Amino acid sequence: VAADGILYPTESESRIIHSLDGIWAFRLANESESSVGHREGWYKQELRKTGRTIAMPVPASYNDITQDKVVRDHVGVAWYDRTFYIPRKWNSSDTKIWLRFAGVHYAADVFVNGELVASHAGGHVPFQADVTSVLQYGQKNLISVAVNNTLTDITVPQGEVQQLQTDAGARFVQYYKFDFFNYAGIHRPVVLYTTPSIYIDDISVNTDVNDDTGVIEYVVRVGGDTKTRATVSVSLLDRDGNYVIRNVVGDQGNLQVPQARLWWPYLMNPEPAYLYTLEVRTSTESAVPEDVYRLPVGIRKLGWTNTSVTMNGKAIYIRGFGRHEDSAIRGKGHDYPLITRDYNLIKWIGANAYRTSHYPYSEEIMDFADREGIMIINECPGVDIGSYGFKDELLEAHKTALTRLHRRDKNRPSVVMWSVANEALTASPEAYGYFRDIADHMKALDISRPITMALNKPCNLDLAGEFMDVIGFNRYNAWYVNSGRTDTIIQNVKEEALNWHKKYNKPVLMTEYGGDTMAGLHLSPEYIWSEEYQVKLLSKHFEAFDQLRNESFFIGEMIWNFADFNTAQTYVRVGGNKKGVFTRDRQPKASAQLVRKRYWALAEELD
Ligand code: BDP
Repeated sequence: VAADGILYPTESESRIIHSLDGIWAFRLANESESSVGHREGWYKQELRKTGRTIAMPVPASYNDITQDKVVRDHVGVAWYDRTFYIPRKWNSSDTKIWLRFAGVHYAADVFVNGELVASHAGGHVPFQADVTSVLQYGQKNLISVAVNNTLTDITVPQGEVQQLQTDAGARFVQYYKFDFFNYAGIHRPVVLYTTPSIYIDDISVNTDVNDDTGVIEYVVRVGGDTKTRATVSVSLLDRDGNYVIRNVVGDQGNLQVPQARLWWPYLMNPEPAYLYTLEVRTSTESAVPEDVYRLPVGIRKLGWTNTSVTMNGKAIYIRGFGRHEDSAIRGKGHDYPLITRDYNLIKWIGANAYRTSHYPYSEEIMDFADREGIMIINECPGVDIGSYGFKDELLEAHKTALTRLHRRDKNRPSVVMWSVANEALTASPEAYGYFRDIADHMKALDISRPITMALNKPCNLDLAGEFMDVIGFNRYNAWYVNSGRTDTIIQNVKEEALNWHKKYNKPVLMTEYGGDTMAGLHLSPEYIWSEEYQVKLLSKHFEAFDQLRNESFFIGEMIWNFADFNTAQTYVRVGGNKKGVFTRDRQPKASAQLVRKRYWALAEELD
């Protein structure tokens, strides 16, 4: 019963939102028989009646909540449940009730009152189900969720589970090639929300700019009883809530906005990120009440050539980061204080962009980007693709991940590029056909934005770049390559950027560079892992970028990483990956001041 559209649940005069966030009961399935809960029907009654449960917050990753390694390192299925009530008056033939999960990693089976209502794979995108007929109105309801964190050769991202002989017998271990910790659980909000039985299922907008007229091309899809004809009308409001265009009838069309205020990502502009509101209404001749949905719309026009990406006709230069959804205790769980702090830091440091490395970020994080004028390179979870082969099922899962990401984020003005993968094995012969198909798929979904991927195989061996519009490359000069030798950076960065452009004749962007830095470690002359070393390493890259900026094809720089983050346990990581310019608790390292100086200087010059 999964619906087609996946609009963000916002309240309106026709929609009520009921949160199911809070403390749920939690229980691990045995590692040796992950399907035990399914077999024994744990979802048919409260979990606490089938075994011992512990308290688990939603949203959050479950891994770092307890003192128990078994919970942290669990492989396989974990169960959550809680009970809830809904008002009797929601029981009406004119009302539909939807259950929406904004993100559960990696796979989820959802049961309501013992009935399976949704099965979903893919850890970073929303899914929902129409639960109108499964709910008990005015009575207690039970929701149970089985979360499976197993990564295989056909999940996105890929991984592999192996058996390990331990002192306590055979145990499972999840291996993967990417470094960030494979946090799991109900990571993002869970809501019930109502719509009328004939409802706005999906809205797609595309914007354009002709001289000073903005164009909003829109398509509205109505769901529900198809025998009843619904009339769609749209209006446009400006930032202050005044109507600019009123009640245009039709489920698709073009709105012309004379003297449009454009969406700009500029720090120096007194009014960046201008957002209009598209107000969509349905009405029917029957008794079904109207549905109302309000979508923020930024009017902007993207373009690209073999040397540039433009917004509203002006070339953009990207200055930003790769990031992670990661913090202590919560893992990858959504947290408003954290994401608000992060945006304050992004503004403070003067960045204009980041990449959602290496998976789609929460909708609340994306909302900030739309409102604050931050450009997003929106990456799907295709990290280290090919590490466990290139099976056809993987290609299908990867395409599905792109389809779902696009379906969720297609209307966001902040999204200026799609990144289809990070550090895939693009020198393998299979990579050619694989990424040709991936690029075709993305282009079939969206021709309004350029596509990219973060490449790291040697330029001369790469087989995927030709299918991209923009070449992103990751390289760890003076870190993984020539550790300690910051005197090798300028030459190598310049040469590699030039080689990528020469090979593919596309705009080039450095998507990752950096070095691990232990906050508080001072060593002079600079030595790896010290704050002094990170400052030197970044500043040498800045010199290279300034020389490259004279070449027309070089379109941006992104530091790895915005903040320190947790990783799988390995001897190259000291309590996680420490390449952050900020610590994991979001305090600046010495490098943050340097980056701030540079990014603000670039803003003065270019914005
Ligand atoms: C790159 C990856 C990134 C890692 C980084 C590192 O793209 O996810 O965190 O290396 O090792 O290869 O710090």
